[in-house]
Parts: sequence; C-alpha cells; structure tokens
Amino acid sequence: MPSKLEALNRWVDEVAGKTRPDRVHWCDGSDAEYRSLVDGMLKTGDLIELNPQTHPRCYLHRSDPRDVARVEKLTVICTKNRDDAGPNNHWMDPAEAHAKIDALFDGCMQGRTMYVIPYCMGPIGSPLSRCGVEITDSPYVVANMRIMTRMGTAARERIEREGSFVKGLHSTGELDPERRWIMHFPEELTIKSYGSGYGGNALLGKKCHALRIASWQARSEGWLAEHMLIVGIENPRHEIRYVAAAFPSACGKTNLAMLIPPEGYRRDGWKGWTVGDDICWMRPGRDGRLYAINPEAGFFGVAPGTSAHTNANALAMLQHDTLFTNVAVTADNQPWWEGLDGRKPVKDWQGRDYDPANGPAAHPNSRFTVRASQCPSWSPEAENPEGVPIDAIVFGGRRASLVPLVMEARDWTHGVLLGASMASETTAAATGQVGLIRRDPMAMKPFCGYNYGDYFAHWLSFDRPGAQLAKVFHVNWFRKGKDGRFLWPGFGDNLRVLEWMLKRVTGEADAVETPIGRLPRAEDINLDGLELPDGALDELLQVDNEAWRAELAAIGAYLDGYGDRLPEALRAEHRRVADALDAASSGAAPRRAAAAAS
Ligand code: OXD
Ligand code: MN
Repeated sequence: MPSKLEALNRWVDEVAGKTRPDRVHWCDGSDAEYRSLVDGMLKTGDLIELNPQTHPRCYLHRSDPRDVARVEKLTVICTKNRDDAGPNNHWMDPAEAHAKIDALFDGCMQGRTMYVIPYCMGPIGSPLSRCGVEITDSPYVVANMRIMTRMGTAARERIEREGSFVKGLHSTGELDPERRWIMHFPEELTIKSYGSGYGGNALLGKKCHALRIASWQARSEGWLAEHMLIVGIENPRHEIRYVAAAFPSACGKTNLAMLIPPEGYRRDGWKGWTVGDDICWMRPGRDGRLYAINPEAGFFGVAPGTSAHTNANALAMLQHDTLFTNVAVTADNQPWWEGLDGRKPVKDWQGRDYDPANGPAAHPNSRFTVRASQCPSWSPEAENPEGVPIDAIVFGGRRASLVPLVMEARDWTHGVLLGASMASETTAAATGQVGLIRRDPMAMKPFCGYNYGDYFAHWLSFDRPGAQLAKVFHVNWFRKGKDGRFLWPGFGDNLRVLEWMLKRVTGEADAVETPIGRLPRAEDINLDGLELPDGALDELLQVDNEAWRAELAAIGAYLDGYGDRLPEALRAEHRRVADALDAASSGAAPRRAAAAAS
C-alpha cells in the first residue's frame, strides 16, 4: 500500500473508484518528479518554455480565458447549521453539496492521471503547521503545489505520524464556468473543487485549506489563520521586529513583504526580511506574545505592476525557476506584463498577436509562482518551527478618500474594531466589477470559513490575562488628492510609516489622540529624501469628523448584519468611537489641540 495510514489509502481508493482515472500517482516531491511533470506539460502544450538564456527553467501557462480568477459566487461553506457559515459566506447544506459535486466527479478522470499530493502547510517540524492531501487530475496544480507547499514524502510521513489530514479533491473537469464549484466542509475538514484550474480555486493548500478550513480549525484550537503578510524590519541597531499585515487581494501585500528601504534608510542600515506575502498563522507563545509562521513555501503573486522600481526583490527572484500564468511575451520570448518596463510585447496572454484594442497584454490577474527561498530578502526565520514574534498587526484597504495614512488602535478591542471595519475597492483577483467599495473585515471576506460574528469574538478572546499582544494599526496607502493622484508614494517609502509604528511599539514616538484612533503629527513621519507635494502629509493625516460620523453609521449598519452573533464588546466599542466623534463634532475637542497619547 502506498501509505502506512489506512484512512489515507481508503480515501484514495474511494476517490479513484468514483473518478476512474487511468493511473494513480503518489507524489514524492522530488526534483525528478517535478522535471517529468514539466516535460509532460511541454509536450501537451500546457506549458511553453520561455527564453532559457534570460529566464532559465521558466515556463508560461495560458489558462482557459474563462478561468482567470477566484470565483466567489461559486465558493461555498457547507455547515450543518447555516448560521455557522454566516451572512459573509455562500452556504449550502452539506448533503446537498456533496451530491451536487459528486455527480460532477463521477468518471471525470477517465483518460487522465490522478495525482495524490501529501503536503504540509508550514515547516515540516513546526507544531504550528498542519497537513493535507490534495487529489487532482491537473499536472499544473501538482507543479504549483510543489512550489507553494512542502509536499511529498516528508509531508506524507508527518501525516502518517499524526493520523489526520485535510482532504482536498480537485478536478479541472471541463473548465466550464457553468460546471464549477469550490466547496468547503469545515466540519469534515474536507474541500471539493471542480471545474477550475486557477490558483485560488485549485491549489487547495492556499485559500481553501490555509484560510477557510484553517480559520475554522484555528478557532477550535485557539490560534488565528489570517490573510496577512509577515515582514521583519531590521533597524540600524540590528533589531528585527516582525509585522503582520492584512490587505485585500492585489493591494500590495507582496510588495510590502519584500520592502526595499528608501536610499537614506538603506544607508543607515534598515533592511526588510520577507517571511510571508499572503497567509499568516499565529498563536500565543509561552511568554504571551503572538508567534507566527507563513504556512506557504512559495509566492503566487500578481505580475502586473511588478518592476525594478516597485519590487526589485520580486523581479530578481522571477529570473529563473518560475511558472508564469497568463502573462504576455516579448519578441525574444521573455515574460512581460504592464508596468514591467517600456518594451513592447508581441503576444498577449491568450497567445494572440498583441493589439492594444484587445485590452492589456498580460491579464490584470496574471501570476507568477516561485519558491520563496528565491527571494533576495527571504528571512531564514521563515523556517523557524517556533515562528516569529509579532509586534505590530496592520490592517489596510484601498480607499481613495477619508481614511488617513496611518492610525493606531488604543487597545486590542479597538484594534479588532479597526479590522472589522475595513473596506476596500475591489480588484481583479476575483471575478466581478473592479473598483467598488466593499466591507472586507481583516481582508478575510472571501476567506473566513465561518460566521464573521464568531470570528470577531475569537479575535477578542486573545485579550486575556498574561497576553502580550501586538499593537494594532490601520493604514491607507491609496488615498488620492483632489487631482485624482495618489498622495503617498507607497512601496519602499511605506517604511517611513512602519518606522513610526515600530517606534510606538518601543515607546520612542508620540501620537495624537483622535476619536478614531491615535495619529502621528506630520513631523513624526521621517520625510528625509522624499519630495511630497505641499500639504500632502497634512491631508493624509486629516480626520474629517463629519465624514467619519457617516462612516461609523455605515460600519454600524454592516456589523448589525451579524445580529446575535456579533459580540457585545464590539458593539460597545463601536458605540464608544461613535460617541467620541459626536462629542468632537459638537466642538468639544478639536483634534490638533488634543493631548499627546502615551
Ligand atoms: C491571492 C488572492 O491570490 O488573495 O492571494 O486572491
Ligand atoms: Mn491573497
């Protein structure tokens, strides 16, 4: 038998009986296996070799044009009790869901190979890691899983020792959008996905396991599974402090995770260390601090906008051993996307001769898959089985107006409210209209595997005796001026804001109390070497009480949607902020005159 774990063999047999593949292949995760998968896909045309001189061992995959992003409307959480999934999720009764999707799986792997992928999310030896097995008929999925997770023999052996694993069953089916589902059964630690080969729908270790199922597991086991990057910031004293930051999809998590300090900072000895760019699992350690691991081993990043200017670390890591999906190519067969450089592509993402009349050359959600260790700023601490201690938690959204550059929560409960109040403009990472404002608490709207009301209560529960919790902040890199241009340069210059936050952590910086949180004064942000338009920083740090009263009313209405499941402590915190805004509006305490906070 391929595995020593009877339950695993039984499940594999059962799936093979239903899907009827021609062959079953147990993945060992070896280089030779990866090479033979790639060779096979080069033969079938699933992969196209890119220029081997400029990009050795890099390949392009062109997906079905109807299969280019996560499909939230077909992503469902199947719990016995509908309220356990909550109004934040699409829900289906588990029995009905199994019946619907099992009918699609019936015989779907005939003529194909069925791959069994044992994988571990997180370092193999870490107590924070969790394992799963994905069964798929897509060699593209196997190759991506090899980059994104610790997969193969070592993961299988850990699963055999532990005796339990998350079950993920995937088939690309016919890639017909009308026959597509991404289903989660958290009570059974099971995922079933049919009809899509796109990363977020098909690499089941990522969004499906490491966020939707893991958030459920985390709640019952006392930890947090979050849509957050993890970055270490080293200061000139060689102290490294770790920040976990939640932003919705395609809002710059990868860039912040790979931050390159502005020149003056670099000269002074500042450095960024990348631990993770998308997912963070954290739990309190013995000293009461939160310790985090990145459960992934690779990056599945958005290509457009990545350049030597915006993310030189990413560009460096993409020069070899990378899978590209839906990018364009140049005349000499190099990968290309909008924002990369001034060259002209010759073929667009669908393989057509490039014609600007057809839209962007690279799909706006085109991606790269690359091993994390290829990143020049990769932190050796990412392999630490104990995780890294988190000093600051940052929430952020894409907001053209209202929301200041940065604010600090007065305490944990206020921090949970800041996270629960997050809203952002939608992006190309999911199908649907781009640029609409939607509420996206903790950037988990598409990923929280249970009722948000219970999730907020779970977050609040970390504030208990002995806890040494991180400070919580909210940022907005995307605020625009009246001329429609971004007021803040973003990218490496975000370190200027992180510096203030980390100095708040160590008690080396001041803040001003406002009804919505603590803000720096303009002079608290180091602008050395940065030309900002006159008045831009003042505008970025402005708090418009009247507009915020309207925002608080909208937040209150949104939170009310969680009814009885919304924790009373969060309701009370919302009332406290709303009252403070009312008092400030009636002229009691103009913000600039307020006392400095501790
Ligand atoms: C991602 C996403 O791919 O959030 O990380 O969509
Ligand atoms: Mn993401």
